[in-house]
Amino acid sequence: MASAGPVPALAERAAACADRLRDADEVLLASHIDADGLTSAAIASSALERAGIPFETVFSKQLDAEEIASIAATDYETVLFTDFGSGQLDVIADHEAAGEFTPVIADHHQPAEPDTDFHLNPLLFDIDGSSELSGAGAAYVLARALEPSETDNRDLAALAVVGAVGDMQTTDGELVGANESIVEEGKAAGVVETTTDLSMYGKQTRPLPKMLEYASDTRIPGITNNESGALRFLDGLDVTLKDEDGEWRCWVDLTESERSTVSNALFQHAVSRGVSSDRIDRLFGTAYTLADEPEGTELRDVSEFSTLLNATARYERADVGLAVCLGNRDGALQQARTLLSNHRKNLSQGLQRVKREGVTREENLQWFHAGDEIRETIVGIVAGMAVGSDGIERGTPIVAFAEKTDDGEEVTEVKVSARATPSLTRRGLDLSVVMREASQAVGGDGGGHNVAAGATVPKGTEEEFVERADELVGEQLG
Ligand SMILES: [Mn+2]
Repeated sequence: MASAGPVPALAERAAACADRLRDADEVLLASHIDADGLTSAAIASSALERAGIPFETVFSKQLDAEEIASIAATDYETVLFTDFGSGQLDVIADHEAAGEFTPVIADHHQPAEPDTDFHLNPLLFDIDGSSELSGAGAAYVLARALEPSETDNRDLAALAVVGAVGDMQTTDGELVGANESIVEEGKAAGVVETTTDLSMYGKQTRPLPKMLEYASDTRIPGITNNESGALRFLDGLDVTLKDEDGEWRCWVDLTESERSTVSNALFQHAVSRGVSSDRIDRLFGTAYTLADEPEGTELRDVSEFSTLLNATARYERADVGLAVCLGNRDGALQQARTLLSNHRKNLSQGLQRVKREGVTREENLQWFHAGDEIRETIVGIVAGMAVGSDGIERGTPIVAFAEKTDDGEEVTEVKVSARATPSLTRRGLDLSVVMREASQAVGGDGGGHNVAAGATVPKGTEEEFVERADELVGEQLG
């Protein structure tokens, strides 16, 4: 009996895609490099392997016409794209029409015209691709169609949940819609567990005071970004803070009663400091854990897992991230941890540089140019972290430049990242429009979201770009 799979609306299309893959002699699996793309590839490659379909895997940061042409130049008749491909359907369809390869696509981004037959995308079926199904979720639906019996491939739901959380698909602290159906399958398969818990990052691996201090998503006055405040808060509670060896305990090490002591005290502390009730609500949410992963490791907690994967992706070590997803717990996990700790070091050095050198104030925005001293892949995060520290105002959008270096080649392009606060977007600021229009005005291109956006511009056009962006921000906020 055919099963409808985790997302019934997608079942028919998924079955057609699965049939196409079964008919293939060999498949080239191409996936995006980020937490969602890595988990997509891990799900798809596990499913292909189990179905006995030979395949090879490649990764790309950005799927452009050049990249697709190089894929078309290989001998593969069937190419499975995961977590990208929809936005490049026009280019892909041209190669398909030329008989170069048959595409199968599992993606959740906005599709370009025209459609192809083997295109699995929630947006085609009235399912939101930014909050209800990720690339990993689409790959999971495909994996289930490849093995539609009751139990097969449902263990892969664990990776789909990591992908969805890594893609920031949670709504009010939990996964909804098709994502939630995948969570349910993961629970039934015994690989995913959910609890209502403190929604702070680092429950498995961060020393308790650090977890509280660094939890900037749920800002609590006197604790967030306040080392001694966080310690003072904990000192006043009836909770053992260190283990027998004198090491700080993590959230996961606390007993249930200790956890509720801390939760209740946090709640009361937040209320007494006048934190609004919807911000207090955000202190708690659904925590997703992977039952098969050891407690106290970053793999146990899906958001820590996805952070680890993003660290491998940011430094172009998709091979390491994929190996971790596929269960390599020796070399690859150690390498991923090293990449993450180097990433954190790079962030803190970048932040020191911005604090030291300061920013330039224009009428409506503030900016800095990091040259080649901060990697273009992290300059946006650094800009976001710098906001609110000495001399860098929270109430003004920040724009950051960093040179795009390509292994010793001459720098011709500059990456621009912009960050704002939600209170600015509520006043009408939309950085995606600012980045797109200002970059196009100087011969570049860009886009993104209203609070965080980016662009690439030709080197040498930075001043003109700042001028144009400053005007646009003024118009939006004026
Ligand atoms: Mn994605």
